[in-house]
Amino acid sequence: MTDKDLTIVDVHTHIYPPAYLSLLRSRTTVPYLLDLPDKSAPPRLIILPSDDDSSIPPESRGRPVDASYSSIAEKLDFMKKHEITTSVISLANPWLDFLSPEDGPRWARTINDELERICSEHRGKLYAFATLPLSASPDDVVAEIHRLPSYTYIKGVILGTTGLGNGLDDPNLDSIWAALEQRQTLIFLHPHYGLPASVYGPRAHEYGHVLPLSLGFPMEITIAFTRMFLAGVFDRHPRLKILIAHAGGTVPFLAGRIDSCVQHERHFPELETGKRGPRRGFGEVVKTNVWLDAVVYSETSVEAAVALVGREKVMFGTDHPFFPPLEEGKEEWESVQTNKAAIRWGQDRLIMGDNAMKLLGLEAPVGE
Ligand code: 5CU
Repeated sequence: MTDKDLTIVDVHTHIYPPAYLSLLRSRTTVPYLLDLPDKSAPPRLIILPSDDDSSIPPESRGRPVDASYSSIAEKLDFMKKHEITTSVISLANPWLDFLSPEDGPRWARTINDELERICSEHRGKLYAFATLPLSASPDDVVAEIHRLPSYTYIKGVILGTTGLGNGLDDPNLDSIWAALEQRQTLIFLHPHYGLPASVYGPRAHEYGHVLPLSLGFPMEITIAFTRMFLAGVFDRHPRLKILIAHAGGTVPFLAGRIDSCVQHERHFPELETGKRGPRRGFGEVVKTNVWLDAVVYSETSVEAAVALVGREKVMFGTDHPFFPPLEEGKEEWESVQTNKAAIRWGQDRLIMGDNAMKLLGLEAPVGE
């Protein structure tokens, strides 16, 4: 079987629409876009606090943001090269987290309108996850969630780990969880903030982005999801649906330990204050409320994800345009090849596309 016989759906693929890049260009604090004196070189995206270091030469600071970050033509070209049938695009981190409460709602509408417009021009090839104005009030966020069904191509929302600023166990998020549950809107939980820089040690700058991306990102989402669980979010909202990026970070490996720690914590008499943690077990929540992407570059990790949630709840992704080819002009992206190889050489029909088609209710591309 070749990829041509498969429906391949990419549920983890990003875009920075040009209007968003202009917003970043207008800023001088992280996140911002740094134009280089050499106008032929792509600007640099200063995305992590550690990138904002004037001792690093500007051309090495952050990451280059070439056309692949904003061009739909490049997205479609990438899809064609990798035989991806359909992509569910989402605004990349840090979304709208840095905006004022007044600006957030307007920008969310602008971005979501733009995503809908783009997808409507490529019917069945492109769908999107919307962005929420999380720097605004819970009422504004809820209003945007209730507006989303007016779109045709928006199939969920992408969400970072900070929530309204205090993490995903914040009780102030309850009306937002309720709206997402009521609308049966899928949450795509995605990292951005990593771990505090101190955990990487004094030599961190020698290792570039390796520690924040390979360890910080997965731990960030593991902790964010576990905090949701411990706060009883899935007890109060048992029909919430959440897709966790990067195969749930370390959730597949740590699920048993998390459950065991909750059981033991309940056992301590001094904690018998009436607040005895979540009613549902971690394993049960994971099996019923959670889907995982397969952006982990390792067969062992994909199999751990499958063992935890089931083969029908794991979905292919690329993280495009991050992790581009290492050699200039290379057609196929190694990161995508590695990812496909981890999913039984890209031949697992469910994980490669059928699961996403079913979960998101996608239709096949028009005119193909
Ligand atoms: O490499 C990175 O910095 C990233 C990022 O910021 N966001 C993402 O989705 N993937 C990789």
